[in-house]
Amino acid sequence: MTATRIGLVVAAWRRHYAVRFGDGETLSCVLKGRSTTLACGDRVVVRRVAGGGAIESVEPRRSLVYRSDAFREKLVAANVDQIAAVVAPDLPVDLELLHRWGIAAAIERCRYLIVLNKSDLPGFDVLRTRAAPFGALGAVLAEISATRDIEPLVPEFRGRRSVLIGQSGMGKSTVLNGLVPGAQARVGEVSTALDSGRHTTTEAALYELEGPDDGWIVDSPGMKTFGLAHADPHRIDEAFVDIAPYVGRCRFRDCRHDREPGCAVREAEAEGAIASHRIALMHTLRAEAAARGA
Ligand SMILES: Nc1nc2c(ncn2[C@@H]2O[C@H](COP(=O)(O)OP(=O)(O)OP(=O)(O)O)[C@@H](O)[C@H]2O)c(=O)[nH]1
Ligand SMILES: [Mg+2]
Ligand SMILES: [Zn+2]
Repeated sequence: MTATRIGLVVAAWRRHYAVRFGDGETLSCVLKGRSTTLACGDRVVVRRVAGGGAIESVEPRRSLVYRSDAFREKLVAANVDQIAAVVAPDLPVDLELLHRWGIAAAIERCRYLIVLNKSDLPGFDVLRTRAAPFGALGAVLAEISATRDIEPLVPEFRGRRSVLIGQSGMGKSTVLNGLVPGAQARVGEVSTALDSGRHTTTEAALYELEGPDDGWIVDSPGMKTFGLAHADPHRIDEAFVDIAPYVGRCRFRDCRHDREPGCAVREAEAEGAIASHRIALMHTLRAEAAARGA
């Protein structure tokens, strides 16, 4: 009987995975059985077989970042302790996505870093102003020009297990290439005539940081939506750190914070202590989760 080894999933394509081991070897592996899917960052038990490896089991996950709607789900990265969203001034930034990633970070007990990239471009002041409210919601904000000077980001990633997430063209792969010399992730030109709207990064991949404290970064393909339909409704409620302090103070214990009399959440909204769009997002996420459960 051949021995098994534990390795780290560094790339995933359908049922095939690249798994890297502590000694630096990378093996092409297949997962048996249809019940599970894996993501970059998963730790797996591998048995060597002819031509590669067979994944026998998955270690318990510390966290799992994934997107889902009523119909399908897609794993983005496993075992991360930081979600790093990247935004830039030269493309339309969808603020609701930034809010959704913040909720995912809170649910998965991850640090939430928002990288404000392309500080060399005009319009950066507007981006900074729009991003400022996320600081009050617990996010860490970092301003950077990834093409000019990556140094300010180094301490934000050192020793952490991060996933870079964002809309296409914001500069995730550029940030990655700056932080991991030799990564050589493909970087795209934003909407060149023939290639408009294409995503440059098509599959997630994991890159290990140099240094003693085993950090790594997963670069992910750009996304336009981020559903949280899989999330437990109670975890969603808790994840709204601005709303949660008021939730227990409503007149009715089962208050849905909609139009009920004596709703402390709606009172806080009227006083300007909670932004209306945050309450709306909470209701949207609950409805999305319920639609999937139904
Ligand atoms: N001016 C400027 N351009 C940048 C900066 N960072 C990245 N870019 C450019 O932005 C474009 C998109 O960068 P990518 O790193 O491919 O973006 P991405 O987020 O990985 O995109 P997808 O893989 O499609 O999700 C490239 O042309 C980069 O050179 C920056 O700090 N300043
Ligand atoms: Mg990319
Ligand atoms: Zn209420």
